Amino acid sequence: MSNLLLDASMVISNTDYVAFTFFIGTMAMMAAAVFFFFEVGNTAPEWRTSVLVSGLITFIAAVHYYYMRGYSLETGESPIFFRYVDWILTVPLMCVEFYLITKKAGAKASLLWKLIFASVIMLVTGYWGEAVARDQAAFWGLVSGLAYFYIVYEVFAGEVAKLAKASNPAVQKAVSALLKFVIIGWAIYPVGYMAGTADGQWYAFMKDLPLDMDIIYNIGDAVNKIGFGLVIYSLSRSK
Ligand SMILES: *C/C=C(C)/C=C/C=C(C)/C=C/C1=C(C)CCCC1(C)C
Repeated sequence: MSNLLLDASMVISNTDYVAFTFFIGTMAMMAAAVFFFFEVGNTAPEWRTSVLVSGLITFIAAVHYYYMRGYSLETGESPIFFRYVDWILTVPLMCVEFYLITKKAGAKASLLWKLIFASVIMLVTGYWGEAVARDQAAFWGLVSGLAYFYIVYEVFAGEVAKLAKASNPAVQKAVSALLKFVIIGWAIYPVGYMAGTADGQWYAFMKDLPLDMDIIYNIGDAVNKIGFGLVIYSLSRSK
C-alpha cells in the first residue's frame, strides 16, 4: 500500500554504495560547515580566517552534495556537472587555505595566484576529459595531471618549504600537513578519474577493478575538505 506512493527510482537498495556516500557526504559536509562556522569565534585571531575558509569550503560542498545526491538517485548517472562546479569553487578556496598557512612562513601573494591558476587548468582539462572529449580522456587527464604536479612542485620544492624550516613549530606542522594532503589526499582524484573514464583507454583494465568513480571522489572530498579542515582546526589549538 505505502509503496504506491513511492517512486521506484527513489528507493535505495542496501547495496547502493554510491547513493550511500552521497547521503553521508551531504550530512558530513553540513555538520562540518556548522562546526567550523561556530568555532571561528573561539579561535585565536591569526587562525580565524583559515577556520572560516574551511567552513566556506564544506558549506559549498554541502549544497553541491545535496544536488549530486538527488541527481545520482534520479538518473543513476554521475553528476559530473555539479561535481566540477563544486570543485571550481572549492579548490581555489583550498589554494587560499594553503596560502594562508604558507604566508605565516613568509610566502608571497604571487604563490596564491600561481596555485589558483594551475588548479583551474587542472579542473578545466579534467572536466574536458570526463564530459566533453571522453575518447581522449587519457590525454586530458595527462594535461590535468601536469597542472597537478606543478602545484605539488610549488608547495614542495619551492620557497615555501625553505621558508617553513625557519618558522615556528605550529607553522612547520601546518606546512607539513598541507604537503601530505596535496601529495596523498589529492592523488585520490586521478584514481577516480581513471576508474570512470577507462573505456577504450590504455588503462581499460581499470574497468574490471571494483572501483567506482563517484565513491572515490566522495572519499577524496571527505579527506580533503573535512579532514584538512580538522587538521587546521587542531593546529590552531596547539601552542
Ligand atoms: C574539494 C575538492 C578537491 C580538493 C578536488 C581536487 C581535485 C583534483 C586534485 C583533481 C585532479 C585530477 C587530476 C590530477 C587528473 C585527472 C582529472 C582530475 C581533475 C580528477
